[in-house]
Formats: sequence, C-alpha cells, structure tokens
Amino acid sequence: MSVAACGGGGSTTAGTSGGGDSTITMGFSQVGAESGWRTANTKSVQDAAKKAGIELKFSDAQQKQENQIKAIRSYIQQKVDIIAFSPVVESGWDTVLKEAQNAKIPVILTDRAVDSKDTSLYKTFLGSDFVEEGKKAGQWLVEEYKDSTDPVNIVELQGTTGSAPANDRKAGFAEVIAAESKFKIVASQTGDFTRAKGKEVMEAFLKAQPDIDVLYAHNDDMGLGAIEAIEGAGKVPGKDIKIITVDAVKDGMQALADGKINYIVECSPLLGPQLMDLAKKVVKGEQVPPRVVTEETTFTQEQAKQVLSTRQY
Ligand code: GYE
Repeated sequence: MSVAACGGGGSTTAGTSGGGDSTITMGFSQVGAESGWRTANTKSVQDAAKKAGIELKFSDAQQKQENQIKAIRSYIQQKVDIIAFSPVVESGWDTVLKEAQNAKIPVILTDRAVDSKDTSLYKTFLGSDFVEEGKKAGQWLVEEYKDSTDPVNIVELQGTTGSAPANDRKAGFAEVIAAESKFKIVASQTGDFTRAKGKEVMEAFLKAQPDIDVLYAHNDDMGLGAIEAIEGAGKVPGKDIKIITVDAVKDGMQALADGKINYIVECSPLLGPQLMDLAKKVVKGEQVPPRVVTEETTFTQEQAKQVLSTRQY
C-alpha cells in the first residue's frame, strides 16, 4: 500500500495510514465561536483540511473544557489518525492526553497551550507568542506617554479566565508597564473574549472608575463592545479613553482606521495550512519542531487605513 518511503527515512510508522494523505482523519476540538478571530480560525482549519485532503471531524466546545474532553474521548473511540485542539484553558488536560497517548493517537495543540509538565503528551504546539503580544501592547503605551509624568489609569478586559492568551497577554503587558510607576491598572476583569461581555464589564468599569485614561482589551471583540459602553457614557473612544486591543480582525481594524481604537497587536488566526502540514508529517512519523510560532505584526491608525481593504478576515 505504501507510497514509496520518500524522504523522512527510518521512521517507524504506525502502519495503518500508509496509503497516502487522503486517508488521514483528524479530530479537531475548537474552543467555540466567541470572537471574529475564532470564526476566521475555524474557517482556516476547515478550508485547509479540504485542500490537504484530510478528513476533518470538527466539534465546537462552546468555551467549555468538559465539552472538549468529551470530544477528544470520542475521537479516541473513533480511532482517528490524529487529534488537534485549541485548549480553552491551560490546566487539567493530563488525564485525557494520557488516554490519547495510550491509544497511540498523536495530538497537536493549536492556538493555545496547556500547562502539562509532560511535554511528550503532545507532538507540537502551533500558535502565537501571547506574552510577546502583551509586551507589544505595553511598549506602545510606554511610548505614547513618554513625555507625561501624570498618573495613567488603565482598565483591563481580560480574555477567558485560565486561558493561555489571557494569562500571557496580561503578564507581558504588566511586565513592560511595571518599569514606570505612573502606570496603574485600576481595574481588571474578564470579558470572556466576547463583545457582549466586553460591553457589560466596561459599563461597570465606567461606573466605578471616575478617571480612566486607557483600556487594554485582550481582543478586538471585547474592545468593540467596550467602545459601545464608552460612547453610551458620553465619552469619545480613542480620545477620552485610549484603547489598545489584540487580534486585528476586520472589525477591529475598521475601528482603528476610524480612530476609535488607538493600537492593535496582531494575532493571526490563519493556522489551518500549517496545522495540516504538521499533521501529515506527524502521521508519517516524521520529526516536527516542538514549538511553531506564528509571525505577526502591530498596527497604528495610519497603517490600518492602508491595509484595511486587503484584510482577509
Ligand atoms: O485572541 C481571541 C479568541 O486564542 C488567540 O481567542 C486566541 C484568542 C483570540 O477568542 O479573540
């Protein structure tokens, strides 16, 4: 059956899937549909699977870890060739990952990390460096206020509690702004990466905090919800309250070009093609790097105006 032992060499394949790439079945457990980023990510994964001839079994966990664990267990039962998933939170995965390992089904983490000590439980982790993203957000702020000695009051909308991007974007930002005592995070709460929650929590911040200078939102969607809250309170987003977000999805970029957001740190959701390449290699028994970091940039208001029309997502 096997299509020549081209390249790679010397690998001991599991034997069942040597008949070419079209036979690969991937079970993919997605976080949910909480944001524009997630929608673009789902589409990227589905399109790339089709293009790569990989049969995709897809499930949406609605931001619940228990649903992801159920989906992974069902993929193990169905004896898929490979499991990929984007873990909603970082902890609590060891048991189910061990089950996959015992069933000899390789696992790839995409987008978000787990905190398992045993890194043999997954083959590779493909996704962004969220600490770096948080640092970039902080660096813009430091630069923006470099000539001011007045206190700068910051409110923070965190992503889903316990998720890698929430933990890391918070940590990277905090590390950079800690260098100057004028920066104060006066309130920080989760908005669960959604627009509705971002709006709700920002409304509460505006009621409780008389003097907010800056909003740092861990994604565009929460920032966009917060803009509605700020406008509802009679303030001008981007001017009365400066806004930094992460992702750079189209709606976020539009708000940036319109002057309502001041700066966006990009986080690319287009992980599908790389994921399928890695999956093929892993199923063939080839070596893959343990960590594949997504390349990304940052956008000012001027830069957003220039690239908006060609933005894919
Ligand atoms: O930034 C946010 C989404 O895990 C990188 O999840 C992803 C984050 C993204 O809901 O919009």
